[in-house]
Amino acid sequence: ASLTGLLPATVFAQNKIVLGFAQVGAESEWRTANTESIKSSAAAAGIDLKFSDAQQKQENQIKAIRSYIAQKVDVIAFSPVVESGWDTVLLEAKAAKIPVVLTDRSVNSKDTSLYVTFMGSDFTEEGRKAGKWLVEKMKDNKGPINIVELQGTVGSAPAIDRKKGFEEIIKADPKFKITRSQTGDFTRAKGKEVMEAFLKADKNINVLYAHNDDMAIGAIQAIEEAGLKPAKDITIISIDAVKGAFEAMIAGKLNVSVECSPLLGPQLMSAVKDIKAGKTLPKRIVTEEGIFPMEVAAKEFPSRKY
Ligand code: GYE
Repeated sequence: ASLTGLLPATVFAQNKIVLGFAQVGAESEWRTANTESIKSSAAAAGIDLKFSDAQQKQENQIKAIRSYIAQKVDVIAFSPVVESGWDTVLLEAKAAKIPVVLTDRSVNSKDTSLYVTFMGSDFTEEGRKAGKWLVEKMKDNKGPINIVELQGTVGSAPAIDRKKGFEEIIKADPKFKITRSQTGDFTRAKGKEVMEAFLKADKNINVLYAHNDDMAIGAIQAIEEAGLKPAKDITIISIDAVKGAFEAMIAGKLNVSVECSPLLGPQLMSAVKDIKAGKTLPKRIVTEEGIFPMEVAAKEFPSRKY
């Protein structure tokens, strides 16, 4: 027998890199795809993954990170629910010499030595893409164009930045006006509920800008129940480009979705291995992404991976 065949399995188990991952929750189709990407790529990379779901609550995420510190994992990765309030727990990880990787969402800590790298999308750019699409679509419309906005989770990086990027573009033309803006917490149920309230209060809605597809899909239901035609009576723009959005576009109910890729798992696992090998990583790793108007949805659908 070979020498390795004679060694007890635990010898190898001890050599496995242990990664503690504190996930946001399971609020959207995007998040489900992100979780699946992290779990499957950890398995493929031979990394021992400890996974927790914070149900969109920062306090749960902080608890999970503290338990990973107590367990002395090799690397901690997490997608912060909100941007602020992380310094204390990140200093605890630093004191324990456990490197931290931010995935998907960032923190607004001044001290960037608290994490090794941040990998994920440029949310401000996604907001700009949404705004540019609208400006082009409405170029022959004299206005006024009344826009209602469904924001993501309050205080989260994607909600803050997608709002900022979109406003930056539309403010160039005063015919665009955001008339109502409220959080739908990135969920279908909340997206529907808030859109219902918007429709009850307001007969003058021309455009819906939703910070993710799930809220747009919930809002589409509300629009139909109010006797209106989504994507016709109200132009609908959202972000993520998940399968559900493609189905809505193919059905003619959603005008456009800006891509935000959740498939961060493979990138994360290679970063974890690089950190353990002592390599230096760039402070920021940006995900490349596009935009899909409904006209191309049917053609693109078969090649979509999430
Ligand atoms: O757009 C949304 C999810 O942080 C980019 O979180 C992510 C966002 C995504 O709930 O659907």
